[in-house]
Amino acid sequence: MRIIIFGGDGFCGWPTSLYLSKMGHEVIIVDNLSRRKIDLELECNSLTPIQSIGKRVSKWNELTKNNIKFINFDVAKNYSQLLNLFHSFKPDSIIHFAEQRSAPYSMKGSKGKRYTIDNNLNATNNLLSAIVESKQDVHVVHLGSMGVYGYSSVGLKIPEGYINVKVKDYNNKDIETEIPYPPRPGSIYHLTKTQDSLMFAFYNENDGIRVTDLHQGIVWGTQTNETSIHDDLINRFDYDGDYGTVLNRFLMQAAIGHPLTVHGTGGQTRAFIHIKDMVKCIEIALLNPPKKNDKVLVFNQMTETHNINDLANKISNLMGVSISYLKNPRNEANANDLIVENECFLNLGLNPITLDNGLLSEVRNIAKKYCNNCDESKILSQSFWTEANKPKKN
Ligand code: NAD
Ligand code: USQ
Repeated sequence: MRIIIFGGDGFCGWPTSLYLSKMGHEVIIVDNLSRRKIDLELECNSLTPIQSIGKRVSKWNELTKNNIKFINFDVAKNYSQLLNLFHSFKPDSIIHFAEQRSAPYSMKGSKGKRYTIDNNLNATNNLLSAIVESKQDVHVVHLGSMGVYGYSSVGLKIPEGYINVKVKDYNNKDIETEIPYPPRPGSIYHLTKTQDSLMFAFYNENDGIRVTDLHQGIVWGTQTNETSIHDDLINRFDYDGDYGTVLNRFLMQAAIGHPLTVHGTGGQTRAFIHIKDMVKCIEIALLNPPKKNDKVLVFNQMTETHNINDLANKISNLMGVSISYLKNPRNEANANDLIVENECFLNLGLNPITLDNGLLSEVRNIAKKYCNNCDESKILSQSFWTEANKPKKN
């Protein structure tokens, strides 16, 4: 398959690019390196020592004799370059990772809000618009978020994108119909993912674009079989208050003996997936595209759910580190249940890696190994959803 991976220098995009290249696909990475520029802005770095994109790609090509190509441009801005690439490369599929993905960064203030909306919505619209203009039949695989469903307890098993509802028609007769599950974003970042879904539905109906939208949970872990082949291929690991996600943050905090930073009561329940399963799911999605005229296919890309407090206790017991209950910087429910349908991937052959199997090796091989690179001043989250979420000054 000929595949363009937009955002292929990022945490999810890099291991996906290597895996698909290893599987014999022809891969082009497009990335504007905005994530690396945000590191400079936040004065923070990946815990793991990632190499420049040039060095990474040439090491992979040298070791495997494969030929990943890298092109640097902004998908949200450089439309003509994007269109030319569709014309010249004629991809069978594209994978769309190229968005600003941190909820805290999107809520830091007007700059983060405006950048996240501009970047994410224009990136998605440009990709879809360029496919239409190029007159090609390209399967779009997009990385969405479980957060589009919202995190309140609704007493339902969260379905894969669509829900059957019964309503009264104008003659007061019951009608049953299927609708997209109601969106309920909890941050500007998550809002962009709900807007992406609407764009996919529109271009699917209007232009027949084939789309698979992967509603992904929080990715944990760092390395895959491919990124482990050589130190120059190592994947990024974010631990800071903006980009670090909860489980990877806890693992790093445990490695340096920092109290685990639970927001609020820790009663929040979230969905998780290991990075190796993330890569596998994307391959499954590529190999099982929607047919012409099918509606947008939605898969819940997650393998287990955990309550934040239970996670903290698990890691605390494993590593002997204490837990610190902080005033929650986010405006979110103190506690929620979360039961999620993920039959689509399981039926297509996914065999999940569970937390209990992978946790210790992750602490040993990544968090402990690179903990000297940690800047402790970057650990606490400094992004507050509202004034009321800010800590009180003494
Ligand atoms: P990341 O920030 O590490 O990677 C995103 C990449 O896209 C970066 O390399 C960045 O430079 C690039 N990019 C952003 N805007 C671009 C633009 N306009 N033009 C070209 N390149 C651009 O993020 P990630 O963790 O790899 O996440 C990838 C996708 O997966 C995101 O869309 C995210 O919403 C989704 N996702 C991630 C997680 C997670 O836990 N990391 C969970 C669920 C969903
Ligand atoms: N949390 C803590 N302590 C911390 C960090 C986070 O208690 O030190 C809590 C948060 O308050 C939140 C939960 O853990 O309740 C998850 O936070 P997170 O930062 O791990 O994840 P989130 O902001 O939801 O975003 C991440 C990715 C995003 C992706 C999303 C999937 O950054 O790109 O879309 O996970 S999901 O959460 O399923 O929507």
